Amino acid sequence: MFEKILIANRGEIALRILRAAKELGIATVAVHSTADADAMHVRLADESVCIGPPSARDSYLNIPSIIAACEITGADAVHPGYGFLSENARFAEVLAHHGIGFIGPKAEHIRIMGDKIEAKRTAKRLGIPCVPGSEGGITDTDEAKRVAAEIGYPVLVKAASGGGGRGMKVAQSEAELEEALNLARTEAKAAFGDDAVYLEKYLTTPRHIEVQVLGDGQGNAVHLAERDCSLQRRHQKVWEEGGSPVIDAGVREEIGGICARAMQELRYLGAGTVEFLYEDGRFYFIEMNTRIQVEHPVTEMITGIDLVNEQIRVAAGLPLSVTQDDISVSGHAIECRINAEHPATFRPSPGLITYFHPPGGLGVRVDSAVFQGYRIPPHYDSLIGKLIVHGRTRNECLMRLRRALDEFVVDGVDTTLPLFRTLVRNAEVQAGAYDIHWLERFLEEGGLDAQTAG
Ligand code: MV4
Repeated sequence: MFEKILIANRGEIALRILRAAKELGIATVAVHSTADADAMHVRLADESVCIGPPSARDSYLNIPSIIAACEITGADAVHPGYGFLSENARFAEVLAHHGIGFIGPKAEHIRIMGDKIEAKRTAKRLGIPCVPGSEGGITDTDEAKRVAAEIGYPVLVKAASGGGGRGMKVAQSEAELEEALNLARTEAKAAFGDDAVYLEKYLTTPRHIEVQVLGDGQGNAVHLAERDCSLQRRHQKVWEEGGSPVIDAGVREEIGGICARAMQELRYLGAGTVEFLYEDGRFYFIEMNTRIQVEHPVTEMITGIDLVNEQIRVAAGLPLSVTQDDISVSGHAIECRINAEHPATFRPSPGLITYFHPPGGLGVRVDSAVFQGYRIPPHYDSLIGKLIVHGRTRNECLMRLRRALDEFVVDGVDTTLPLFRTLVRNAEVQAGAYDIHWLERFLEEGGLDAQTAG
């Protein structure tokens, strides 16, 4: 087992990793930019190293600085968290070159899943159902027209190096296809330096359902049920549930089994999330994330399994602490991402938190690194905490979430708390009757204004 872990991240996930390390008796090293010198994870870590100025490019993304911090402190492994370098295959390789462990998947698998064309090809080979579309990349318009005619319009042009919705263009008919291809290629080249694109049947009203997996890198892998992440705005998840309101135990075991067997075949190492669109009772693979995700506590609350603990174990060469038979879903959990943003415009609202009271009580978890007197810096994402609530049933979970949201006080900055206080009272959300477009439509129709005005 590792003796000292360097946490190459910040905010709530840095604190989350620090907690898992401490529970394993592992020493912790926090790295931070000059803007995060007084951050909670720095205060609680055994050691800390300043790795640069506020900009992420010069600090949290600065591989030489992070390697130097490992050499200075003698850290024998790095946990990258999510975002930043968490899905950077070269970072994993550079660490290995320095004899430092990477608490994440094999570089080879990070690379495969980072190329969305290769990811789909691999998923298909492993027996995971995929969205109908082109076999590989699309090189010319005639080929695109032939594939589109085969799968039927509307179609979606996607960037191979994209993900998270970047570089996607819909074509409703053949007349729109050439322009969609050219626009997607241009945007992909500008955003990712790679203009490779592929084609898929455009699913118009899907849900976004993702399956959590864990593998030990030696052919053992398990699934830990699914999370429904359909409530999103501009590809930013705001509300995630486990399990999905529309998935029953049988369907859960079926899609979970497909993913677990695929990870066994791949000899996947670490935590991963297999992303699907779900429409008319069918799952369609779109991407795989090779990192711990923001919404991982939803899975922890319904299975009781510490996912970061498992990540550290298997990265150190130990087996998973569970087999598939040990895993069962108990109750229901919902996570709300609390951002320091205006609840209607989502404009970032950094600044001093003058009063902070997180809710508590049975089944209520707040993963946050902020505190009263903390100044939210403007340099990074606006997440100030995740409220995760568990109940024996979804209705109990909703009632508890409503109470916890009403108890939560954050003064000094705008937050998205009012949005969640509205959503938890909304009949369609309470019925679980929403798809990936529901939230944006609700906001465009003034759903929030009406409630907050009321
Ligand atoms: C799609 C799709 C419809 N049809 N693919 C968006 C981000 C990336 N994860 C893939 N995304 C989508 N891919 C096909 N064939 C719709 C989306 C999509 C979406 C997916 C999940 C959650 C929110 C979304 C918002 C807009 C579009």
